[in-house]
Amino acid sequence: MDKTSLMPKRTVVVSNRLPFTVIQENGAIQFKDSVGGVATGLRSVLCSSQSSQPPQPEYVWVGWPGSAINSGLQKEVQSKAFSEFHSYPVFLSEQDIEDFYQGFCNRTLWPLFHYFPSHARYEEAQWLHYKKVNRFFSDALLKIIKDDDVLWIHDYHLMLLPNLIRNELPDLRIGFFLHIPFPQFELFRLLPEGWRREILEGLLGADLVGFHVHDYARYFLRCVQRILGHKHYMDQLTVDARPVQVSTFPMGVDFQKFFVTAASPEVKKEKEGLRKAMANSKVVLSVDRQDYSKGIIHRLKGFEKMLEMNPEWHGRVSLVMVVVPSRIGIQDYEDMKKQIEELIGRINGKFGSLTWTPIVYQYRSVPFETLVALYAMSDVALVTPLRDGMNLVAKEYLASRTDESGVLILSEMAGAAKELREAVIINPNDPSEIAGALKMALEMSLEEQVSRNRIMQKRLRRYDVARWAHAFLNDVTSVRHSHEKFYGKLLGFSGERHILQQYSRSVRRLLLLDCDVTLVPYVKRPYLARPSEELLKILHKLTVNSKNEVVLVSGRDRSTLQTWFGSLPVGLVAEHGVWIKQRHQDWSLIRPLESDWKRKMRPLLEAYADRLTGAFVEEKEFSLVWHCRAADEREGIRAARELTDDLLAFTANMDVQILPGNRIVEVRCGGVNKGIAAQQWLSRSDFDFILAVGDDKTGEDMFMVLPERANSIRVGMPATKAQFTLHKREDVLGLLKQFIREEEFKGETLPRPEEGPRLYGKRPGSVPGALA
Ligand code: ADQ
Repeated sequence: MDKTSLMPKRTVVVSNRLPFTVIQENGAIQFKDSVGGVATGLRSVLCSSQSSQPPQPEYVWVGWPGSAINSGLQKEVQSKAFSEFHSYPVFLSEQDIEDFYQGFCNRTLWPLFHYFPSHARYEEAQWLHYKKVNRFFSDALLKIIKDDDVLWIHDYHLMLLPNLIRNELPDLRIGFFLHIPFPQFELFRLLPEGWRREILEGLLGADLVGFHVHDYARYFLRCVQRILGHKHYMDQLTVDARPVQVSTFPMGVDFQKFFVTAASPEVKKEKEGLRKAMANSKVVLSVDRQDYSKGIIHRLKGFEKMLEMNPEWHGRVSLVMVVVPSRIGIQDYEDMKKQIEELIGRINGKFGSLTWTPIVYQYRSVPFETLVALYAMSDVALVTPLRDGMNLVAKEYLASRTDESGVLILSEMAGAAKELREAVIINPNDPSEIAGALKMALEMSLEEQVSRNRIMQKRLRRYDVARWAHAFLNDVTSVRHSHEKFYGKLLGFSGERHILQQYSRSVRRLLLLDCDVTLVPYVKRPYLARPSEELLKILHKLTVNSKNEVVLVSGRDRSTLQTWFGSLPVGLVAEHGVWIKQRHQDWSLIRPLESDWKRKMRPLLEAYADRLTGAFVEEKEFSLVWHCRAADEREGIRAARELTDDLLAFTANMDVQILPGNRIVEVRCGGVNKGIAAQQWLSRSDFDFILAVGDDKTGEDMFMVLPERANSIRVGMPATKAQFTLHKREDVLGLLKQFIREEEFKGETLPRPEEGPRLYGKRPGSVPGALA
C-alpha cells in the first residue's frame, strides 16, 4: 500500500496544556506562549506543518488554557483560540486545577514517575478528580472528532483518555506519547491496585504507546505483564483482539529554528551585549523549569565544589542560572525555590567579590531570542536532572552552537543521555563528579569541543522534532492498518470454498492440526482432557483416505498422545516439538536435548504451586508446566504473571523458553517448537495441499515456516501470521467435516446461509448418520 494513503487527513492533538496560556487581567484576556517541553516541541511541529510544501495534514489542538477562566470570558477565549491557534479549550474550574493538575498529576504521578516516592501522595479524592477530568477531555473530543482523524494524546495527565475514547469509537486511530519516564514495576506498584490497573488499561486503549527511550518502554511492558497479564511479542501486545504497539521515539528539537535564530543579527547583538557584561569570565549556563526532578540544588552544590577545589577559576567563571517558575502553589516547589535562593546567596557570599558574582540568578521565563542568545554565548551547559524523560534544553543548547563550540555536561539520568553519548556524562548525585566535569569542560580544547559537537549536531539535525512527530504519526496509522488486515482475515464463505476446492483437486494432502484447544476441549485438569467421539470419528474418516496425511501437533506428553491417538494412522508431535512420530513409526527426539535445567527450575515452580490452592506442576520429559486452571481465577492469573516474570529473569542465560498460556506457564527446552517439528513433514515436496490449524502462540511457530501456497487458520481472534482465523474449535471441526463431505460429494456446491451462525449440519440428500 502506498504510504501516503495511510496519512491522516487531520490530526487531533490533545495535551493537558494548550500551547498558549490565557491570562485574565481586569476583565480582559491575554494569550502568552506556554513554557515547557511538550508545548515547545509540539508548537514547533504543528505550526511549521501549516506552512510547509506540500501542506501537511491539518491539525487541531485540544487542551486546557492554563488558568480558570470566568464563564463570562469563555466564549471569547473559545473563539480566539480557534481562529488564531486551531485550538479547542477545555475549561477547568479552580477545584479541578487543585485536585487534578496540582493534585493527582503533580503530587502523585509526577513524583512517582520521576522516582521520588517520598513526595507522592495517594488521595482518593484526587484520583477521582483525575478520572473526572479525563472524562471532560473525552466529552470535549467526542464533540469534534471525525472517523478518519488521528488522535494523538500527550502525557501523564491524560492516561485514561485513550481507553475512554476507544470505548466510544472502536475504530479510531489513537496514539499516546508519554513525555516523562515510565517507572519500574516496584515504583509503579506503589499506586493502589485499582488505580494502576485503570491507568494501564487506559493507555492500552491506544494503537500505539510511545516513549522517549527503550528502558521506559520495557518498564511499561513489564508492568502490563505483571498487572494485566498481557505478554508482548516483539513489543506488540494483543488487547481485546486488537494489536497495541509499544515503541520508542526520542523527541528532537526544531534544530533549524535554533540554528538559524542563533545566527540572526538580533541574537548576535544580544549575545554580544551579554558577553560584554560577563567579560573576563567563562559562562556556565543552567536553564530549567523549576522542578525538584531537574537537580538544580545538586547543580549548585557541584558548582560550589568546583570553586572550592579550583581557586584558580575564581573570578574567571560564572554560572548563569535561569529558572522558569513552574507549578506555583505546590508546597514542595515553594520550599525548593527558597532552598535554591538561600544556597545561591551562600555561594555568592562565600566566593564572590565586588567585581565578580559567581552565580547570576534569574527567576523568570525569558523570550525565545534571549534564550537562544544565552545558549549561543555560554561556554558550558550544565544539565543535571535527577530524572528526566528526555530533556530538551540539552538538545537546544547544541542546536544553537553555530560554530560547533561549547561543552554539554549531561546527567546520565536524562533520556537525552542515551543519544548524546559525546556529551560529558555525569551522575548528578555526586558533587565531586560535577565539579570534575566542570573543570574538564572549562579546560577542554576547542578542537575536542568541535569534534564532540559535530557528531551530536549531525544526529539532532537529522532526527529533529518534525521527524519525531512524523515517525510517530506514521506508526499509529500503520499499526491500525495491520489491525485492519487482521480483521479482513476471518474465514468466510468464499475463503472456505477456495480451501475446499484446493482440497478437492489435490492428491497429496498434509493436515497439520494443533490438537490442544483447537481439537480437544479445555478442562481444568489436563489428565481429564480427552478427544471427543466426534473428533475421533472425523480423524478416522480423514485418515482412511489415502490422499491425506494427518499430523496432530501438541504440547502434551507422548504417552498421552499415544493413548489418545495411537490407534489412528496419524503423525504425532508431542511436547511442542520435542518428540516426533511419523505415521506407522516409533517416537524419536527431534534432536539431542538437555533436561538438566528441570532440576534447577522445579523448586521455583513448586513454590508458586504451594502458595496457591489448586495449582500444581506437571512434569514432562523436556518441559515443566505450572497449572492454575483449578485455582481461584483471579489469584491464579496474578500468580501466573509473577511466576512468568520471575522465570524470565531467572532463565535469562539458559537455553529454555518460557511460555505463558491459558492459565498455565510452561518452561521447555530452547530451540524447539512446533514449526521446527512441522518441517519434518513440510520438507517433503510431494504435498499439493497443506493446511495448518493452531490456536495459540505456539501455533504461530508453525505458521511462520509454511510455504506460501499453504493454507493456515488460527482459532481465536488475536493478531496472527495465519492467513485466516476462525472463532472457535467447533468451526475447525466443521471445516474438517466439510473436507470429508467434499470428497464424498465431489463437485457439488454446499448451500450456505448468507448470515447468522456457521452451520455445518447435514446437506440436502446427504447420507443419514454420516457426520452430523
Ligand atoms: P520539561 O520538564 O518541561 O518537559 P524540558 O525537556 O527540558 O523539560 O523542556 C523545557 C522547555 O522549556 C525547553 O524547551 C526550554 O527551552 C524551555 N525553558 C526552560 N526554561 C526556560 C526559561 N527560563 N525561559 C524560557 N523557556 C524555558 C517534559 C519532560 C522532559 C521532556 C519534554 C518533552 O519532563 O523530560 O524532554 O517534556 O518531551
